[in-house]
Amino acid sequence: RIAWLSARKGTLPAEQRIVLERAGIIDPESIEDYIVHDGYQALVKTLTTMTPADVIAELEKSGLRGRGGAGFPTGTKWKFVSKANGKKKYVVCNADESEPGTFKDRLILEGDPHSIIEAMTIAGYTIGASEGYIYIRGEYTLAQERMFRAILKAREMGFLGKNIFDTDFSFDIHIHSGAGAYICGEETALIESIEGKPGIPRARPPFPTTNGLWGMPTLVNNVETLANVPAILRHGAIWYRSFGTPSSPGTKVYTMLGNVNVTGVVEVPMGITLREIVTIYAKGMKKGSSFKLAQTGGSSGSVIPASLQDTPMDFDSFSKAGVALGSGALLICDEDTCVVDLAKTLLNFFRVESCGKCNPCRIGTQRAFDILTSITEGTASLKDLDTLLELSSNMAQMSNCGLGQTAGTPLTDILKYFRAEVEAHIRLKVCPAGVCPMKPYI
Ligand code: L3W
Ligand code: SF4
Repeated sequence: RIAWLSARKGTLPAEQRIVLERAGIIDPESIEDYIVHDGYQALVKTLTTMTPADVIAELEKSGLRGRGGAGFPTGTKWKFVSKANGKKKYVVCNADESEPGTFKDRLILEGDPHSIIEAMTIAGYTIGASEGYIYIRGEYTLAQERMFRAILKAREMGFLGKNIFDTDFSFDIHIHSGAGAYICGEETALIESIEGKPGIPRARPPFPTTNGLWGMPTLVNNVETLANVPAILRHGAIWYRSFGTPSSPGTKVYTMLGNVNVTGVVEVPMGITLREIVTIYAKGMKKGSSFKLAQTGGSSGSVIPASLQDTPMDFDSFSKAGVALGSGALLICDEDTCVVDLAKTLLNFFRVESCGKCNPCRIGTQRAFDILTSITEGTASLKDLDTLLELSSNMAQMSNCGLGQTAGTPLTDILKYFRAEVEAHIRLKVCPAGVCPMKPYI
């Protein structure tokens, strides 16, 4: 670590705050404080000097991509919805942040609620919508309260409502509370839930861009994605591209958790490495321990072994390395972490949260969980590992939505990077990390 640090001396990237620039600095309950800190400037600029096509062009130029895990180009999505035909259009902010370990959106909602109102209003103007919904996780009561008060204030001051800034444009936002179902973070389940139906994902295509809320063209963006928009429009796409990498410009907000000295949230340029995050921002592994792996993006991310610690964390570099950036939760684990136990915990989550609509996911997650349990109890055979890979492949290919499609990732990851450790449970009946209910390896 020392050798690596000295090699990078003087070139270490600093934390760069774009979406969190005001969080912790302003009083989130004060619209005046937001305005003093450049708030609503992008909305004024957009409504008074830009056409919807100008906004889309600027977003496309900026290279902003979805920050909820999928990385779809934001400008392209806005263009799709602006061009779609419909009697009405909607803007939806996905604030149902429920990936285990992820709490980055919560910080934005609680610390800077007006930035989301501003971004959603700009989106409404751009795509031709007069109504927006913000779907906030039910457990995020403080975020809901702050957002509610911020909407009231924005209406009072004329940033929301009829004929904003005396233009023809009118826009308002409703808050919809989640009720504890992880699956409602899936955009089509979220749409169903707003419509008052059970949160069961729809088949895609058609995408929400043409057939969303009540069948109308709908723009669904994650909180962090939206929080980038006012800054991009205020400073311009060229400024935004000065952060991050050419194919993944800007920053990413990560939550750092696990066996590290400092846990919390950090916003850094795209392209920074995991080693840099662990060493600089998390202040290294806990005393006496060493890095074994990190699990990214909550349960739908990837297992990143030590060999990939120096891979730049951007959409394309990670994709080339066969791993995913996910939504930005980094569960950083030391050598005392059992990979089978980790996968079992994740599969337990998927098994419980699966909506049950399709067989590969409903049955596959349960079967995988049962096999992982038998591995930790010393009753599995090597053939079960083939079954795990088969289940993973079936779920990826035949499930209806992202939950089922990615539920097998922890299985393939642990067998790709830590097969010997998994096999030790079966062949030697020991848990090398000393975690499972079988004798530890001494
Ligand atoms: C029109 C095409 N639309 C792709 C759309 C499609 C896709 C979306 C990704 O991702 C994802 C999200 C959640 N024509 C299209 C097309 N699309 N090809 O683009 O958009 P993106 O990148 O802006 O979204 P994202 O926020 O990065 C997240 C699903 O994962 N999800 C996420 C949960 C996230 C939260 C949260 O943010 N608070 O809970 C869980 O399943 O639905 O699809 O989906 O529609 N040719
Ligand atoms: Fe439901 Fe799973 Fe099918 Fe998604 S993949 S629709 S969560 S059963």
